[in-house]
Amino acid sequence: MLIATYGDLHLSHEPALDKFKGREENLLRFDEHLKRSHEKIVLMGDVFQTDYGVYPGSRPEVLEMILARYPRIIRRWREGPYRIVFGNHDRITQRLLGTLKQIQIKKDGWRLWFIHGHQFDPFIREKKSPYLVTWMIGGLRRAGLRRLADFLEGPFYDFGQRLFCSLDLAARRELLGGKNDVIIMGHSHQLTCHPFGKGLYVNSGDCFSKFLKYVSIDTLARTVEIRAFIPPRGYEVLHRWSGAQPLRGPAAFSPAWRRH
Ligand SMILES: [Mn+2]
Repeated sequence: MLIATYGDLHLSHEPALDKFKGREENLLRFDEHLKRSHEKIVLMGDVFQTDYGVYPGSRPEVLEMILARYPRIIRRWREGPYRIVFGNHDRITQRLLGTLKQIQIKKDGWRLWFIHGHQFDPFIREKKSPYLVTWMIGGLRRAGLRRLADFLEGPFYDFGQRLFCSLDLAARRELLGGKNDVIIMGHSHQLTCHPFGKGLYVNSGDCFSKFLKYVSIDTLARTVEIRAFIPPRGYEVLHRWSGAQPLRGPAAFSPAWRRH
């Protein structure tokens, strides 16, 4: 089975708050490309930034406004080959859109586990207090302090993620435990493809309009590719991992470069 996965788009209800910063047409083209080449598509959570509203928390009225800004792509996501897991910024979608905490797929003898990953982040887990922080950062954005907000949610947050490596450690623990062969997460915004023992930890990174990227999984060939979408219908392979053949090049992938 061919499975595509991507996430952490952080679509927002107002252009000034929107990290995706793109037109819906870009997502429609991306969707067409993925549907042509894959049988199943998993969205990895934090697709919607539902906690930048007037009140703290993952809010239904904010989700409604986001659905109104991106109606066509959201209609497509709710049907066909799509499955959606929720993240810490769009928990409300579990109740309102039926998104899932996790997805387990067993195909061709390969066991895959998809989960957003905030469950392993010591600062977030199931706590409600991070919503206050996010809400205040939303306030900074609304006050025109975009650069400060970008810094706090970008390099500052990334530094914490790298320092604690909490998702990597959780993936390592799970993979060495032997219950899954591939663990796919989002949340950290760090595009990653890292083998632990016989297993593989993949992080789909973020997905903003300037650089639409996805993970392509082939359960039969047992390969995982990190790809950059080249509109209208092409792609570039940034990294390839194969469980069936000896590895070429560096085993782990964690790009130092970022295109946005
Ligand atoms: Mn997250």
